[in-house]
Amino acid sequence: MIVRSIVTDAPQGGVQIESRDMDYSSFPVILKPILTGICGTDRGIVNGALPFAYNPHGENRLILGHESLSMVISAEPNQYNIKAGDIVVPMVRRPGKCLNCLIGRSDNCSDGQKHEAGVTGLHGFMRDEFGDFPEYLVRVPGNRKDDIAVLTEPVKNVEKVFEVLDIISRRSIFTDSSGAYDGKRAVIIGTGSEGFLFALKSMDYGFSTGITNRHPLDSTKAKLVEDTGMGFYDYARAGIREENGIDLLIDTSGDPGTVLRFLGRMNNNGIVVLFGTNGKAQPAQVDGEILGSIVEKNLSIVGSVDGARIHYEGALQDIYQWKAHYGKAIETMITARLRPDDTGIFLKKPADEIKTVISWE
Ligand code: DN4
Ligand code: BGC
Ligand code: ZN
Repeated sequence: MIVRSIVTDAPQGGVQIESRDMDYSSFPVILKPILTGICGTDRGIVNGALPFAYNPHGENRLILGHESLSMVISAEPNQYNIKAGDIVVPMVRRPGKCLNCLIGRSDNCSDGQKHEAGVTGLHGFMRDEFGDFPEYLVRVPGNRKDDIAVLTEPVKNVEKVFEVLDIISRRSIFTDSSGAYDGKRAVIIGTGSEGFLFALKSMDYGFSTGITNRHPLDSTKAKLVEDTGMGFYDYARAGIREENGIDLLIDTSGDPGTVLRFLGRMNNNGIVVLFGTNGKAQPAQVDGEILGSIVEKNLSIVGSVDGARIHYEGALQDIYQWKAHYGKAIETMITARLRPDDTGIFLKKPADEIKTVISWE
């Protein structure tokens, strides 16, 4: 069938709408996207800044889109009970053959043989229809069709980072005497959608939480900061504020110089999670004093990518918990709803953007 799709040529980049003849006969489930989200990864691919992105084998185009809320149009009978009419979030990663992939943890793929829809070697979800397998579809409880459910995919990355935190923080006593994180300070670098989502989860944990950037916030983001009670400061103007030090630093900027500046404020036993990626970022130098402080302070510096089914399920719980807790403020995270042919959005990010979505209905 002929489907309209949004394509790039990875890793060089570019973006255009293309009508393609797709054969879905080998897929047991046929789906239609309701919404697809745009994130820093999509813009990185389109701008040619993510060297790890690549087209499917033997093809010269990659269909973009890894964040999707979709409806099942038809499904062959399956043990996962996925059926026509279900509202689902398709998973991004598809396993290779390593042991982590075989146990359902392709997010920890050990040999790089996995694929990622819309990113590495597999077509994504930005098209009128796509085919898939039931084991990669995560059902939205109650088949709710709320726009905010499209945040499930980016929140699953957050869920995984907090799983990593739970594991790493066991190397020392990281909580207070009652097992809580109260009194601990978390800083999130970057104020894109992932930055805000990390901050919400960090507040759930009980960290005193601030997000930061090198410029002030637009009014939509400033209102979300106010409505949720997270902190924000512009470090270019205010300097790095954490006089009492940082216990958890999560970077979503991918900027080495900025990470190193904040690294200097870490407390003993602090944990630094690197999450942002930018192959075109300016280099920064690591000297012996910095290395020494990582050693002397017992810091853990860890990268985290993607997430598994358990994180998608946790993400859905987070999203509906946040909706119950913060009300309409969570809905303001969807800052624009565009049509598929508005491809200019991949090239220029609006200042007030938290999450731009494309509507396929
Ligand atoms: P985004 O919306 O581009 O957010 C990046 C944020 O970092 C923006 O607010 C940037 O500011 C900010 N930033 C850039 N440079 C600096 C700097 N020097 N100091 C402070 N802030 C800075 O992207 P996103 O939120 O969708 O994703 C965040 C990053 O994570 C991207 O690099 C993605 O490639 C990466 N990512 C990784 C995974 C994974 O590991 C998943 C999803 C995304 P401004 O543009 O507002 O000025 O699984
Ligand atoms: C996706 C991850 C994926 C990563 C690749 C992100 O935007 O959320 O699932 O593994 O891109 O860097
Ligand atoms: Zn994304």
